[in-house]
Amino acid sequence: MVGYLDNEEVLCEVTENHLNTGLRGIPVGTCRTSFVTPDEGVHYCGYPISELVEYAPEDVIYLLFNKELPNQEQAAKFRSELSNRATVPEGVEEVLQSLPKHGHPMDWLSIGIHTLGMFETTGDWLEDALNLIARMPRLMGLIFRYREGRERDIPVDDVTKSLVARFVDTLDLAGIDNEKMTKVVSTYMVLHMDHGGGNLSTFTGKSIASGKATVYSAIAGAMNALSGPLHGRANQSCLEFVLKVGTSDEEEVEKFVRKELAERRPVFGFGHAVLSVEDPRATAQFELGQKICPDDENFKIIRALRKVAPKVLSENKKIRNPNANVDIASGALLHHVGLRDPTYYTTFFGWARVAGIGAQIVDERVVMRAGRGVPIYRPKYFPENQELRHVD
Ligand code: CMX
Repeated sequence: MVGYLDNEEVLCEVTENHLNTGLRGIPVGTCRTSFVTPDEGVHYCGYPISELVEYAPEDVIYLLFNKELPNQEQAAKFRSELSNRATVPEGVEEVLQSLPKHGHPMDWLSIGIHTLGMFETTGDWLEDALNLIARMPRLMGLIFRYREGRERDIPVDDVTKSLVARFVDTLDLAGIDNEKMTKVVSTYMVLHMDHGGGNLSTFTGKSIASGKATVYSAIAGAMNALSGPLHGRANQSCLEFVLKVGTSDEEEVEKFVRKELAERRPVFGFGHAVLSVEDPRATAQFELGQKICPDDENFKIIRALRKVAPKVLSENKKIRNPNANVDIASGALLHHVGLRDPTYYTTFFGWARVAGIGAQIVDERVVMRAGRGVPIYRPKYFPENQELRHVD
């Protein structure tokens, strides 16, 4: 890690081959909240994610901002601080009311975050990041309610409850096991909060903040980055893929996987850019699913995929990691607890990431370089095939 390098050590020789490759692998900074290793996946502030799965989202948010887990007293104080920040300004609902219902939920989320910022921005990085985190559950619930035309009789936001309970209450779906939904969404939140510094949405959020735009503008921009099919929207595609498999018969599943590969389509939910084993975030969700919905049809399909796909994918030596990634199970679990429409799934990813991106923005703005912060982002571009010209 960079902390152990002396100032002169060369981290990476940048050659012409690196140009126009999306900064892939080019060192640009340090990250105080998380890192990813090939064998244990993401770690938050040094803890492997597998050790944090059972923690409440509030405690993990505390960890990302304070770099240590809270004791009981700190945990209680932090929860009450979040409650004090939680009230969503009234005018936000009028804006949501005016949005096109067919718009993608990620666009609603980005606009919702911008709107929160327009109603109140303090200009203090930490204050704004924590205010946004505290207001996200209500915003998320309101997005579902207004987009689905269920804007009447929305329950009052009981800000004394946990973050996820406030979302579940606002959503107020009929015939739902609220406790199960709270457990699944809480686990999802903890698993998705942060993933190093260089993923597209985090990097985008930090770049926007480096120009001293507000936390709200930076995180709304990060959500726009997350919405792309090559980034956060993969978890929407993953449940759509599972629904397309349609059977948990292992022979049929194997035929399906082979056909997808033959037709050059990705086998969603498998593979990873860094990990060389099954993503512990997938393992944790499989364990949760085994407890709460072992007989759910989609869960049975992903269990069959988990058995069959790595075997088939590993026949292709180009694929470095044929094992399950985080996206394999999250959709099946959300679907099981009543969140049936996959177009919303990336919004949960975004909601969770507000914590990690928010903490990284605070680190870059007020902690790094002895409190001076990281300067405005300015990577270098070269002119391509252009000669100097003058207008006659
Ligand atoms: N299905 C089909 N092909 C796959 C594959 C999969 N699950 N995983 C890897 N490959 C292919 C790659 O597309 C690449 O092909 P090309 O050489 O033709 O470009 C080749 O195998 C080598 O890939 P790799 O080095 O093993 O992995 P990459 O870093 O290039 O890609 C990832 C990683 C996640 C994009 C890829 O595994 C993939 O597309 N998976 C399916 C989609 C998916 O589940 N996305 C969610 C990712 C969640 C996460 O990142 O945590």
